[in-house]
This record gives sequence, C-alpha cells and structure tokens, in this order.
Amino acid sequence: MEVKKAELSCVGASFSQYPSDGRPEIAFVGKSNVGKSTLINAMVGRNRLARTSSQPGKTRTINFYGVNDLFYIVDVPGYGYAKAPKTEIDRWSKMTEEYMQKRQELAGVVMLIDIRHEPGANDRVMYDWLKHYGYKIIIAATKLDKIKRSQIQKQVSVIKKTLGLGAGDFVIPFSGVEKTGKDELWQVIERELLENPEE
Ligand SMILES: Nc1nc2c(ncn2[C@@H]2O[C@H](COP(=O)(O)OP(=O)(O)OP(=O)(O)O)[C@@H](O)[C@H]2O)c(=O)[nH]1
Ligand SMILES: [Mg+2]
Repeated sequence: MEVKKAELSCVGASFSQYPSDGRPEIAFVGKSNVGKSTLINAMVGRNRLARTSSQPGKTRTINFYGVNDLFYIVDVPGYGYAKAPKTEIDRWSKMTEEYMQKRQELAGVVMLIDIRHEPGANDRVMYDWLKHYGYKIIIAATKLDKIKRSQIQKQVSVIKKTLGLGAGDFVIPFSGVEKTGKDELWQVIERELLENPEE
C-alpha cells in the first residue's frame, strides 16, 4: 500500500460522532502502551500524526485516520491501564466495547502484542471476544527491536500458542521504531481485511 494521503478525520466518543461515509475501517487494539499509536504513525509514514506517549493511557478517544480517501485506520484506547480513575476506565471500556461490537464499517482488527512477553489474560479475553464477534484478526507483534533476532521465532510461537492461533492466522513481527514489518503488515491488511479496496 502506498499511503498518499493520511489525515486525522474524526475524534469521537459515541456513534453520532463517528464518520458516516461508509468507508471500511481497520481498528488497532491492544494493551495500553503496547505501541498502537506508534504503529499507526509508522504505517502511514508520519511521525506525529497519532499522539504517542511513554505513559500508558494516552489515547482516550476513538480516533479515525483517513487513508487515501479509501478507508480508516482506527486508534482505540488501550486496555489494562489500571491507574486511571475507575469511572474513566469504565467510560473507555464501554465506548470501545460498543464500537467494536456494533460498528458495521469495521472490516477487521489488528491486535498488538508486545513480542517480548507472553500475551496476558486481558489479551486472551480480547482475542476470544473479537473472534466471537466474527472479526478477522491479524496479530502485530510489536517492539521487535527490543529482542534479539534469534528470539523472534520462539516469541512468535509463544504468542500463537497462548492465543490458540491456527494455521490460517497471522503474526507479523513489527517495530514502530525501525519500521520493520510495515510492508508485510500492509500486504496482509489489504489481502485479508480490506479485500483490495483499490479495485
Ligand atoms: N522500542 C520500541 N518502542 C516502541 C515501539 N512502539 C512503541 N514504542 C514506545 O512505547 C511507548 C508507547 O507507545 P504508544 O504508541 O503511545 O502506545 P499506545 O498503545 O498507543 O498507548 P495508549 O494510547 O496509552 O494505549 C512509547 O514510548 C513508544 O515510543 C517499538 O516498536 N519499539
Ligand atoms: Mg495510543
């Protein structure tokens, strides 16, 4: 995918605020601080389009990034950030859950897992929940630059095993810092989730 145009099209917290042009959407989900906003920036080739932070809990709204006027990349708040006030956590969870559950335009999900660690209980719950709703899911195993090359296969196997992935499922190692995995992730997104939007 050649990204010719990327823009922040919409920041929303409820259905009435989300885009209404019917373009397909790809949501990027994962634990807080796993690198969703960083990965989105790498994917669209813009360093500061999505706001990132070393502190978890940065993205608190559902942010729609229009790509090539064809589809949206959607940055949703991360889960598992325990330090925010409970009322805030409840609000984000409800907003995200409703979006993921009911959004007709949602064509598929890229789920981020830190390649250094075994997926946690909340990752497994999220994965099973998404599967239950019938979404196509691609796993991006992020922070690839933080492990040795020799560890990649082992870590990918751990992720596959812990989430119970099958032969047809994808785990793509990715580094938001070094931008490795970008082309492969775009290819799989196009093929598996968007089904050739340019046709
Ligand atoms: N080394 C390394 N650091 C990364 C990578 N991706 C993200 N980071 C760092 O991880 C931190 C969190 O990144 P964000 O992109 O803000 O994470 P997020 O998932 O959007 O976080 P929330 O919005 O809080 O849910 C930042 O300090 C990033 O620089 C990566 O691939 N490699
Ligand atoms: Mg973020």
